[in-house]
Amino acid sequence: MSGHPSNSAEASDTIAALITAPLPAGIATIGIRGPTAVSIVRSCVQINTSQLQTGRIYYGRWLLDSSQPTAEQVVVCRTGPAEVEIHCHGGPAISRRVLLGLIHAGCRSVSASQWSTEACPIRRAAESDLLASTTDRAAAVLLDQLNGSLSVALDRLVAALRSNLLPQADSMLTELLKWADFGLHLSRPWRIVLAGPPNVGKSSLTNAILGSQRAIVHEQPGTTRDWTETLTAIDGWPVSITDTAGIRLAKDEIERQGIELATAQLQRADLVVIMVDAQVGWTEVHARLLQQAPRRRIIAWNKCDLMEANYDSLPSDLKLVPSVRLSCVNGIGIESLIRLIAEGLVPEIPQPGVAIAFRESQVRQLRLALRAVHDQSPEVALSGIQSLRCGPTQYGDDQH
Ligand SMILES: Nc1nc2c(ncn2[C@@H]2O[C@H](COP(=O)(O)OP(=O)(O)OP(=O)(O)O)[C@@H](O)[C@H]2O)c(=O)[nH]1
Ligand SMILES: [Mg+2]
Repeated sequence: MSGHPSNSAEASDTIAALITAPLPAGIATIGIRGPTAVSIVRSCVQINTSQLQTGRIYYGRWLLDSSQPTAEQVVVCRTGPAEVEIHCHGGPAISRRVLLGLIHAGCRSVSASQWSTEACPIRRAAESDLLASTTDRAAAVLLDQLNGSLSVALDRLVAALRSNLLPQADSMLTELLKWADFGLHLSRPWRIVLAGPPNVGKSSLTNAILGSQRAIVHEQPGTTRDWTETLTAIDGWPVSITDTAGIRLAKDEIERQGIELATAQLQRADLVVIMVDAQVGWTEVHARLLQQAPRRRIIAWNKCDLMEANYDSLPSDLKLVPSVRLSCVNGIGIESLIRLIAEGLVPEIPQPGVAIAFRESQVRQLRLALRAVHDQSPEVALSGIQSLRCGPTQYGDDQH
């Protein structure tokens, strides 16, 4: 491209960022802001008008590069005196070309969160997590935080700490931390791992939950060598389902590596479904698996179409672990299992408007503050909580 206002001192003050959800998507929006935003866009997009008016929408042709006869159709909107949006097709290749073209023309590339002019750290984080959120239900909770639920709760907490009302501060922090695990999984899916000996039906269950033939199913034990992870939703919450290699004494090196990977997956899981073949019952392998499994576990007795589950083979201390009878062949028990998974991950659903910390940094500060309150150090708790906040809201406690 020629005639771009690149390398000028002003140009590096002009930033460009992809400001829509991760690609691919239907449409990608690239924002350009800064002193040379309008002239850069004018140099990159052919538009049949002499000036870009604020608030107007223009159709244009993005000149990918001078050697290319084809040009991408784009929509250009000037959203402010020094701000323009370019809307193009949401394929990764085309939006990358547009961004690279803008950088070549003198823009500095920034991330979506650096693009945000939002000064409040909670609102900025909620905006960015909303972009990444994959389910309506998770998005609704994040939207509540964007609209102030967490900020208001922190304002009240600050007021309590300033007034040295430590029992109140303690119960407010305890209530906030009750939702920490839930909040951290609004934009990061819960990880569900299906584990068990070979041939129990892990891949069959993966496919039954996903409703598609994602994993290879075969009567030959040791079919799954690697692991597969698939993103889906259960009860409206984002989850990933990981199918693993069957755990046993490996017959070859590849299988041994598969078993190692399966064991590593267990350690990263939020919930493990330990699968038992109803024809075989509970074995030593299951006991070993259980030792590595996280706190949330479900025992699934599969192939109940062939034989009734023999609960007697289960050690007595495991009789209270949630369990379910399944048949991946005729679908029996799949709905019950999905319900158990949902209850295991989200035993209580917050009411609309409840304050939820949704970032590691927020949860960390809340935990530190609770410890400080227990140590009778409200000023330590206060400084940690202040670092999370947006500044004064309607409670106006900054005046205190
Ligand atoms: N009758 C019956 N057969 C099943 C059921 N679930 C799975 N199978 C069969 O059991 C065999 C093994 O199923 P997979 O889903 O491949 O088992 P897996 O646990 O993934 O096996 P590996 O990958 O080898 O560890 C296949 O022939 C399936 O059709 C079930 O509920 N009932
Ligand atoms: Mg398998």
